[in-house]
Amino acid sequence: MLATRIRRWKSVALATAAVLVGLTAPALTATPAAATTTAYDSTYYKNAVGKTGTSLKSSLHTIISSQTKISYSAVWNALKVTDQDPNNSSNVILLYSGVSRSKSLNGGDVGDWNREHTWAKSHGDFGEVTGPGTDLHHLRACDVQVNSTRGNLDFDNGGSTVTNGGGSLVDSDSFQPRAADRGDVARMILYMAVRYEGDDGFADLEPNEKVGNGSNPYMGKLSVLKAWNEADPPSAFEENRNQVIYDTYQHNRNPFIDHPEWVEAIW
Ligand SMILES: [Ca+2]
Ligand SMILES: [Ca+2]
Repeated sequence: MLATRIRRWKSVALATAAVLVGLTAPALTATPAAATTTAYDSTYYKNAVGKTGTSLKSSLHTIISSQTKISYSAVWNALKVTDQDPNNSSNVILLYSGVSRSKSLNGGDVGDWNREHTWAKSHGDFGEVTGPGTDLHHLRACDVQVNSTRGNLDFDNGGSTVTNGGGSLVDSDSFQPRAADRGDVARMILYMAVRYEGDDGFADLEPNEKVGNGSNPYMGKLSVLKAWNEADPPSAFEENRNQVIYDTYQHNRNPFIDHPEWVEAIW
């Protein structure tokens, strides 16, 4: 069952209506994206709602750290469910390219899809042992060659066209997903930053303003990821994915899919 989520435009409309009937004064300065409400606010997120900054990040860390973990080998079959093409149950949708490909073509050869670590596993060197390296919230089905092109690059705007990349761009130090995947990538990266705080034997993952982070536990560029979160709000595919991970596999949620405005509230 999908979370009931009142989208941003509706919150804005309600706020505007309140202004029109004189209930609230119009804001005179720029404000972050209007708050969303979800079916989980009074339950799953009850200790986070209303907070901002480090207080919000800390509360969310506690909430989402309660999870079931799966092995790297189990990720294959999980992705066949989480990343299923809503229009063809035999296929998965591939990150970055948007291609729909047979679930049975998982593997390592040209034309196969494999397991992309959106937060590159070398950034913090967490590998494929059970933990951040197997966390479904940032693992996605991806074309083998496109995955290789992305490699461990940081995210930024610009570059030249990625072959069969759906409009994604790459240069020597960064990768830009196709437009429809930019917000997804931002929310996956920032989930990882909140989930992994260095208290469970793995590195404290954090976004920063750099590219070329190498094996440091950082991922850039934060300002670009924030812009992508705004430009590409959560889609039905992304919301369903979050729900399937919550219901079936890990029993934790990506807060930034439920509340994209929490990106600005923290960063
Ligand atoms: Ca999207
Ligand atoms: Ca962190």
